[in-house]
Amino acid sequence: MKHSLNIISSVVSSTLRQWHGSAGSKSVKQPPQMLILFDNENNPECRLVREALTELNLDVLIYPCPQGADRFAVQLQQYGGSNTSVPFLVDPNSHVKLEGAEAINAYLFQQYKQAPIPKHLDANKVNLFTSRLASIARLRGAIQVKASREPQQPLMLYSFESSPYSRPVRERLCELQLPYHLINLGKQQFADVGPANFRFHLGEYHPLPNTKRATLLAQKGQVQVPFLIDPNQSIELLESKDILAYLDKTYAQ
Ligand SMILES: N[C@@H](CCC(=O)N[C@@H](CS)C(=O)NCC(=O)O)C(=O)O
Repeated sequence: MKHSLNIISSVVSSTLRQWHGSAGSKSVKQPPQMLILFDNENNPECRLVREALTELNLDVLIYPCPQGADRFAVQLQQYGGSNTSVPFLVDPNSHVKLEGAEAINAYLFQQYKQAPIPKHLDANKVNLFTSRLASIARLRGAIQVKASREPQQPLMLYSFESSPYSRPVRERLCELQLPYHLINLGKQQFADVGPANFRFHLGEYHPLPNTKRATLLAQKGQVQVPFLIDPNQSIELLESKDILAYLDKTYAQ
């Protein structure tokens, strides 16, 4: 798919989910140990979980499980037993293990915000239907596995769930079964809104202090997603098209 078409269908996908998974909490604290999610990017239930993670501003280690995948099947079975399916969440902080968007989102909101699931993230019929439409808009079925080299260490991706430019990168990480730390950079104020080179805000960009966005700006001089760090190759990359080409060149077989 041409890159511009890829981004347009990604915009449609986010629109069908009414851009949920854009805003990030200002109050939720990151737990000491990162959560783990066994995930398939285009799966409607997995999308609802990733939307919740963005809105709670929680980072997560993703183990991608596309259809036909085997790289993380043993871990998934060890955690959840045979016939466990995605989405499957492991919280090493509380030793909780959960399967399915409804149980996972209820847990995440209770544990990290002491609040019930907001209506738009509940795994009810309406939300599962719009999430299924968002999957269909990507003009592909369930993500299928592609042969790849396994990296020694997980990659790191700065993203937020509804980001149209980040979605194709997450899809490729999923196809290639590349584990990655997903650093969620949801929007925390009006100045965060808009494409990186054209924020809907006048003047210099200042993220809220003491946030992941502020740390990223201080360390790298800009805040733009997708932003990929590959510690295996000591590579840092912006620009979705370049990241896709890099992942293919480095890991696809
Ligand atoms: N040309 C870039 C565009 C990236 C971009 O504009 N990303 C948006 C999110 S979809 C962004 O970083 N917005 C600023 C922000 O979130 O702070 C690419 O293809 O990766």
